[in-house]
Order: sequence, then C-alpha cells, then structure tokens
Amino acid sequence: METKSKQLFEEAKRYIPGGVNSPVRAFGAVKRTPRFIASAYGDRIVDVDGNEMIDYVCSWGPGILGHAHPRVIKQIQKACENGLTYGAPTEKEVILAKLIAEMVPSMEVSRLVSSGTEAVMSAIRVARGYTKRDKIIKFKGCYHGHSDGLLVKAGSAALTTSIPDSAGVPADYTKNTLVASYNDFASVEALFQANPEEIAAVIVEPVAANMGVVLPKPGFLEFLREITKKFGALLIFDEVITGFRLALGGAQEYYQIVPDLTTLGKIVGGGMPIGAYGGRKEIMEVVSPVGAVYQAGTLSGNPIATTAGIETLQILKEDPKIYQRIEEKAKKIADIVRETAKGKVYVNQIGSLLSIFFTSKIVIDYESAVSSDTAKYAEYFGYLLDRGIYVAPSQFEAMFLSDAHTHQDVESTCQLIKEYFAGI
Ligand code: KE4
Repeated sequence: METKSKQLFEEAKRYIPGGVNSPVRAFGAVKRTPRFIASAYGDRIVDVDGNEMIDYVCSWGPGILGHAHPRVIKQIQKACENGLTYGAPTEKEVILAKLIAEMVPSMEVSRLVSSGTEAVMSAIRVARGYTKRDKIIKFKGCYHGHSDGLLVKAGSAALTTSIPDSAGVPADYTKNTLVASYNDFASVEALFQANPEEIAAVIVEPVAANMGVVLPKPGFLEFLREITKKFGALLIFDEVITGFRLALGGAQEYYQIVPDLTTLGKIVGGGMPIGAYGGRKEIMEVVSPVGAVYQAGTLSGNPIATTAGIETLQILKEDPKIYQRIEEKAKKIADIVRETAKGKVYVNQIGSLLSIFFTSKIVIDYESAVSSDTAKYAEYFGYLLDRGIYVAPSQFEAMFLSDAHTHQDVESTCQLIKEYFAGI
C-alpha cells in the first residue's frame, strides 16, 4: 500500500522539482511512486504507510553501521545541547582531521565541506591551482557530484535522466574536461599524448559505483598512478563512496595505491552532511588562507556533523572486523544471484558493494554497463519492493550492505531473489 506516499508525492511535486531533493529518489527509472520514509533503524526503513523494508540503499552509502546507531545518536543528542553551529573553529574539527589523516594517511591535510560535490569541486580547483594547468580527465560513467565542469558523461542519475551533459552548463565550463573510458588504458594515454603539459589531474572513482559497480581491471589504478606522475598531473581518488567502505583506509588501502588528492563524503559524516578533500601538505598549502586557492563554507565542519563523523569513524576503527562481516553478506547475495540467474545477469561485487546488471555482457566499463536492460531491472526492483526489500531504484547504482544487516534479513532477501530469478 502506498497511499500516503502517493499523496505526499503529489504535494511534493507542487513545491519541489520532481517532488524530490535529488533526482534518483523520484523512482523515475523504475516507474514507481517513491516511498516517503518516516523512520529507520538498523537495516530497516519504514515508509509513511507503515511498510517496513530491508534497506540496501543505506542513504547511498553513509549507513555502513545501519540506521540510528545508538552511539552516534547519543553523541549527536549531547552535542545539540551545546548549540548547532558557531562559524568558528572547534576541537571536533581537529579530532576529525586527525582521524582522517590517521585512517587515510595520504590525507595529511584535509578540509571539511558539506557534500561530496563540494569536496570534488574544491579538489579540482586545488589541482589546477597547484599545477597551474586547466585540463582534467574524468571517466565516462563516473559521477563526481553536480559541479558544472564534471557534468560530462556523468554517471548516477545523470545516466537515467538521459542527460549525460546537463542543461545549464555553458560549453566553456566543460571544454577543459577531457573524457576517457574506464578501464581503457589507451584512452587515457591518448589524452595525455595530445595534451602533454596541460592536464592538472585525473579524477577517478577507484571502484566505479555510479554506472553500477564496475571494478578496476588489474593494473588500471597502478597505470593511472604512473601516467599522472610521468606527465606531472595529480591523481585524485574520488572516494566519496569507497572511503571507509572498502577498508578503513578506503580503496587506496584496498589497492595499495597512494593518490595525490582524495575526496570523501557519505561515511565520513556518519549520516550528517560532510564532505572532505585532502592530500599532501605541500599540495593542500595552496588552499586559502595559506595559499591562493579560495574555498569556504558556512557550515563546514559544524559541531553536529563532526560529532556524527567522529563517532562513526571511531566505531569502525574499534571493530575493523566489520569489513569482513559486510563483505560476507554481499558475497552471499552475489553468489545466490549468479547461481539462480545463470547468464541472465552479470554481477559485480567488491567488499560490501554489489550491482546486478541485466545484461549477458561482462560489465567492465560504461558501454557494457549501459547495455543493461533497464526495464528488466525495473521489474526486479518492483518485485522486491512489493515484498519489503528496498534496493536502488536504478540499474546504475550500487547495493550497499551494512553491519546492521542481520543474517536472517540477508537470508530472506536471498530467498526472494532466488524466487524472482527462478520465475523469469
Ligand atoms: P554528494 O554531493 O551527493 O554528497 O556527493 C557527490 C558524489 C561524489 N562522488 C561520488 C563517487 C558519488 O557517488 C557522489 C554521490 N553519489 C550519489 C549516488 N550515486 C548520491 C545520490 C544522489 O545523488 O542522490
């Protein structure tokens, strides 16, 4: 039953573009009414009609501990009593910056902002300011937030809305954005050969998760590390999704690659709005007020968000076995799908991230990802939603596992997935 969600959606569309504050939430790609959520706890979300569902979106990544983790909630409640924001430095920003530097050693110096988009936008500006070059390379199907220069062949909802190059972005703003193909070494080489002294940075999702989950081919990240060094460009790892998700130190720990700059979001805020960017001190010293690259933010590092981020990272640090636990759950789902949907789908899974592509192709890049049958994905989505399982409302997103997903809930999810694929 979706009565109240339907009513709210109609009212929301009166005041908010498409009735949502972020496009993917509109369920356009799966042609269903979006569920308006009233509450969440553990691995469950409850919509306004009282439907309780097992949540595999986890707010697109922040929810690695599950919803409403008692320790995080308690610390936030305590922090609120001291006021919400001061617009002045606080001890908690020092604690969080030190935690980030400890857990992600390449981020010796970091700056907090309020979203992944802001983190990426700022990191690109730093790379340009540091190298005094203008061009950047991004990859088709990788999504780095909605700043103008990066809305070129973007991933995530930009794929489903079939506007890979967004309206409202002057051609001038993207002329310095060169586009390569993920996992295609030659496409990167060609861009560097054609612009040997002009490329400030390569920005990459070390594991792509915005065309669905696509893994780097063996050697691809090492190749990016070498070619950027060779041509004097910076390597930026956009770890907004993979940061603190694939390992305590993110994808750069998982793959043992040291980027020059890293962007973070989602988990670093523990569910509150935080983004971060950072790298070696000599690079980050170009940032105002030390250097000439300007970047600012009213609510950057605010006491409530930093409280949530600190508590979340501390819980992860205290119990690193979480990564093994959440990987096992994701593997279980991936294996069940591979067994029952033989050949009808392709599954990519790494750590606690996975995507089920409705294509017979091996999904290793943008072209193979978009060969998926999105109508079939929509049917799969609706089958699960009607049975209390809430997965991403788009083929081009990831399924997220959390430490709160119980074995029983994962088991019942596997049963439903088995039934679905047995019936198609
Ligand atoms: P935000 O500005 O949404 O906090 O972060 C932008 C961003 C940057 N980099 C990567 C790798 C990202 O995945 C994102 C945002 N991820 C999407 C999910 N695919 C957010 C969900 C949404 O747009 O509503």
